[in-house]
Amino acid sequence: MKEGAAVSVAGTDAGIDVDDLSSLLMIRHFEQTVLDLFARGLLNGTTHTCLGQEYVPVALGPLLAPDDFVFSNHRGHGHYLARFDDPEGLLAEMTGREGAVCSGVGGSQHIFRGTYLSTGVQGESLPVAVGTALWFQRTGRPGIAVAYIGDGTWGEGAVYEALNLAALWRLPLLVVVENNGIAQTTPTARAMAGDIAGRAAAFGIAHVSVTGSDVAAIRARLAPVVERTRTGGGPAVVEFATHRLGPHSKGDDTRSAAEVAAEREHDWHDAYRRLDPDLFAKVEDEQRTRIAEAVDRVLARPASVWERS
Ligand SMILES: Cc1ncc(C[n+]2csc(CCOP(=O)(O)OP(=O)(O)O)c2C)c(N)n1
Repeated sequence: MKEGAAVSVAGTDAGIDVDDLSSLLMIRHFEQTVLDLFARGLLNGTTHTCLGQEYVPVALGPLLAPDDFVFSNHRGHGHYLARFDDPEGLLAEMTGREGAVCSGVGGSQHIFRGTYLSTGVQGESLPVAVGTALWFQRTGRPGIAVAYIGDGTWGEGAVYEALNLAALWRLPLLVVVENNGIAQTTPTARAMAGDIAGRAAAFGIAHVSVTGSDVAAIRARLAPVVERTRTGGGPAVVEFATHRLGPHSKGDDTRSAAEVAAEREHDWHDAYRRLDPDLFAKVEDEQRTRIAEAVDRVLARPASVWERS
């Protein structure tokens, strides 16, 4: 996997995996729709899209078991959709309509569903993930805790307290870092001394670096890493060099047009399209239609009601 070469293999001799491509395009169209809905005043609260980063949770998806616990962050739509394939529930959540995953009180950033929890508070998820990993270890239940965090979140002290205990107790914790080179408006290079690999090394935690966006190749590379954590090998940090194509949240992109264009050079979307334009167009059309129909259905519903028990 070479940075910039993006997609070179995408599957095996059988060609592109249609399920993977469908997930990628479903999330892409979901996120584009979210920005449109926000502009039309139809969303509750704020929202952060994962445009450009969709391939990260899609690559990890089949490596995770239903009982594994996933902790997500403010940029979590892709994490949720790759795990549950439920754009309608998430849309209902974000628009406060019937059928919402959390009755519409969680919105874009705060979702709880079974073995999935997201938070908009940077760094908050790591100590909770460590507690969950400790629970897996103590009870002997099979499972790992997976926490997605951005590069900017490595400025939070709670991350280090969590890593310390995870390493000391050899917990089944996988930290997935989506290093998109920027935290809101601050380039990583202006906020981080050293690097993430060095910080993992300080705790004796395995660090794996992933570049490129070839889902099949990434999955093959990470399968043994996840397995090692699952079978008592201790925590691991998997760092993706990824690219944020959209604004931080809605319209707040302080990067120049040239900087954003440079990020777009790495877009999996173009790379996958070049591999098989006909198949790509067909799947893209299906997913565009799927999301548009979901929006129509959700917006036609009454407001969701939160009943406290
Ligand atoms: C404790 C805390 N401090 C500040 C914020 C405001 N905030 C939201 S997202 C963000 C930047 C996060 O950057 P990074 O971790 O790199 O993730 P990215 O947005 O790039 O995906 C900040 C500072 C917050 N949500 N929580």
